[in-house]
Amino acid sequence: MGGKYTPVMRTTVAIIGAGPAGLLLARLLDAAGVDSVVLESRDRAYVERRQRAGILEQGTADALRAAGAGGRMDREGLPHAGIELRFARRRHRVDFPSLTGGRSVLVYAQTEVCKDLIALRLSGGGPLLFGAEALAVEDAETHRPRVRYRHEGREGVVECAYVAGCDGFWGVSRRAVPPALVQTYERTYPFAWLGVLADVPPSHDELVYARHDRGFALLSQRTPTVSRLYLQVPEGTDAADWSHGDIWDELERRTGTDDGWRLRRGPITAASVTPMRSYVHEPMRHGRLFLTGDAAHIVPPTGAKGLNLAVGDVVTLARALVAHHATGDPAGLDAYSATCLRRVWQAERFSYAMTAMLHRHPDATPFDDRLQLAQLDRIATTRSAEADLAEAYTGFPLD
Ligand code: RFL
Ligand code: PHB
Repeated sequence: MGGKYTPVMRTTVAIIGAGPAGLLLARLLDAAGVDSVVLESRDRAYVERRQRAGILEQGTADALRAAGAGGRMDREGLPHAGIELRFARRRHRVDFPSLTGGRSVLVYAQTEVCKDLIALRLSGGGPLLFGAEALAVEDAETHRPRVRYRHEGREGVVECAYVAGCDGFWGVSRRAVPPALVQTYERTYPFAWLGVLADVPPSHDELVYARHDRGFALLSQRTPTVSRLYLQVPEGTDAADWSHGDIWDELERRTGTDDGWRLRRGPITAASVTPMRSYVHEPMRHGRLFLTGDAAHIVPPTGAKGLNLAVGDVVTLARALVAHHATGDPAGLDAYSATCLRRVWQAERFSYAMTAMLHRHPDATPFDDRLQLAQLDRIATTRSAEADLAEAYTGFPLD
């Protein structure tokens, strides 16, 4: 939208946040002919560059294709049929298709998903306002909720029939739910991830999840020439505390094997630290306010589930909103929170288990170390344990 707009906008769905959740919801509503307004506090360049997820489950990729946002993803995304677990200088490959009846995942960065969805919205969809910060959701328990926001120094209001809180963990939507009606479940971890981007081809063709006595490491990738790498570091670490040489040395130590495999080094172009958290806000609905994605739940990134959960939420929500708007049938909206929470808790369970299996807790004893190795050994030697991981990693069905 250009510089001119009235301080009061009217729409059917006010969407707060233009991360993957808000953008995909906007796209699904555009496709169904339901109008919406998207408010995003950051500018477009920031949203398109924010480094985050890299793995799309098959159901997520299918949802993006069905939304008409799969063209570049299918040309540039890298299909991955497995991951490698490393521990005790050994490697074990988990082959997804043979363990799951044919499922696999796609490496396609969240930045690219967002760019594709932003381009679609701006070429013929409804309004998407960057630099528009939602200040509060009001009257969520009525049929006419409102979102107060600030854009270009002026305050405005969006009057609507429904509000989608897609504003991530630090957003304002959750605050509109009276505390007495909310139950939250949370776990923080005494470690974080130092994540780097490097201009070097990936050292392995699939993702490598490594457990080491010095901590976890992950070798991921963005493109055939760009690697994405992570190291477990103590909570509160500043990325600037790590020299690039030290990062490569530590990655090499934690991912090293005895079979001659080599880590490729190259220039590091970005480094940042991500705290680790598990969090669920129940319920995910209050009146006509619907929370989606990170606004309602957080998983530690070890299971690669955050973006996929956000997509699952908005696919469920879009279907329910479209049905309610068209026919007045409330069944989908009434079931929204419970439907999503079942999937969310499966992802919480899996992400927690992967985190516990692969990270070194600062208080870990030799007994804990042995338990982790026994768990990894069980996956490497027992098909049912391996299949359990493969099924969860490649994703549970959307409904
Ligand atoms: P987002 O992406 O945080 O988007 C929320 C948007 O809302 C905006 N916003 C507001 N706008 C208007 N008014 C306000 N008051 C606002 N407050 C906030 C924000 O600017 C933002 O644009 O939430 P969404 O859409 O729910 O998407 C969730 C995902 O971003 C997140 O779950 C994933 O990135 C998590 N994640 C991963 N997920 C995966 O599925 N696979 C992965 O491999 C994966 N790896 C990761 C990850 C997250 C990471 N970090 C940095 C947390 C790796 C990392 C390192
Ligand atoms: C990533 O590529 O950023 C990525 C991949 C897998 C994870 C987490 C992050 O589990």
